[in-house]
Amino acid sequence: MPIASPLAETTAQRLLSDRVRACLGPDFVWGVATSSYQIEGGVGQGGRGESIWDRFCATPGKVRNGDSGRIACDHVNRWPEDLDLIQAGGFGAYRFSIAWPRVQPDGGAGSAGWNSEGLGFYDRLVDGMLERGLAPHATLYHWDLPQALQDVGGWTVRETAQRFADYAEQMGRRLGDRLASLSTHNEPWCTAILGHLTGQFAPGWTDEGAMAQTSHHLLLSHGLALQALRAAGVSCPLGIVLNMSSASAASDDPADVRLAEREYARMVRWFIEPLLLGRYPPEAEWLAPMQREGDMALIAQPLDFLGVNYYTRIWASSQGLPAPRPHGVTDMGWEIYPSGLSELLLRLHSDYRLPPVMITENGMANPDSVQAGRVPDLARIDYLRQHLEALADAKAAGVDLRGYFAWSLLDNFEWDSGYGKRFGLVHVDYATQVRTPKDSYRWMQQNLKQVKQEVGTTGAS
Ligand code: GCO
Repeated sequence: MPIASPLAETTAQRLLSDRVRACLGPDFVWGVATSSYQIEGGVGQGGRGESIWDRFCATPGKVRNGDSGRIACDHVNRWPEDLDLIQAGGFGAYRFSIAWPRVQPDGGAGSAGWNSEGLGFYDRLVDGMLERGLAPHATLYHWDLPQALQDVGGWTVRETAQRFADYAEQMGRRLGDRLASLSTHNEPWCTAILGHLTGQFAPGWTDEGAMAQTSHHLLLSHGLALQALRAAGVSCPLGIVLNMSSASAASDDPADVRLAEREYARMVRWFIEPLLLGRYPPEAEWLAPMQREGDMALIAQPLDFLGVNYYTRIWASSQGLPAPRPHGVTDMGWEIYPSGLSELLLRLHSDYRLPPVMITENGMANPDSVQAGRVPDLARIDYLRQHLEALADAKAAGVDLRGYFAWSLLDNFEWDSGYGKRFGLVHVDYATQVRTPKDSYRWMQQNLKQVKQEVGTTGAS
């Protein structure tokens, strides 16, 4: 699809610096990311079972404006056009997620079995990527648990971890030889904390014990899935995606420093240390989950890569002082703090022996609108540029960084914020489903064109 690039060269729109392009290098993976519930639609169609997000959205007061993923971006029907957009943008990779209830409507809780229509959808989607030269990076769980599993306790019960491993194995057997990577979970922190402690996300629980048990069962399910996938001979790189932030203490007052460390332990260490060190960090000062002997060894399966999602930093003030926010805030109210990305990566690099790292999400919500056929989202261009600079800093300092996926390809269903927040490189008019590439998309397109030309002239492949 020919997409013109009418970007005027203003200061805000200047391309990535030579240093950044050179540092991220010829083999670097450039992609965009989405997730099933946020874009697919097709709810209740094609044999798809109910998910916990369908139920949560139907519960009054849970999601802004009563929005839901019922139609979303109608990606189940418009996926060829969406893949064309990724290809025309010059990206080489696409990170997407599989809706568990679309392929196994009851999650294995009953006798529904596998849904051939749903499996066929992902077959075609993956083939569609390969036909366009896009590397498929799949995630198995981006929060849409089959409701039938929730009805028997969801992630608070151990059995769900085994159900997840069965689902993982099935998808690995089916798609594994065509995938560039397979991640088990996306942001288990969100499922555990937002889903079971604050109640902001499905299934909407507010119970610390349920939160602790959920985080343990998510990690356990990851370990069981990796074992099952490897036993089945699935050979693509296997990993997990964690949301992470750097933590800044408001001052060097010990109370602020301690708070920053506790918040960092709760968000980052609580998930990465079981995976890499086989233990929970006591500094999180959280309820310890019930576990069985051998669980931690199961969780700490070797990772072929780690996916990191970065949006903002943790600000810790024991006095409740606000962060200074020199780079401003996004439409989510999240502080823009690019150097937090390099701080985070360098801390991880010095604290652990990391597997190769991909930035699997990074981006911002902006109140975008179409103006005479264009979407001038200059704030997003700045955001992307500054974060890519921070990424190059981390890579130059020795972090084994392999790729970057912008969140998101499309404006989409932003969970409890409904359709009110726009994260896309491509604008979506939800009434007509018309897609309009934003200036940030064209900016990425120009950068990637330049990267490719440079690769061509140096002879690198
Ligand atoms: C995530 C997210 C996305 C959100 C994005 C913006 O993995 O956090 O999965 O689903 O839309 O983070 O909040």
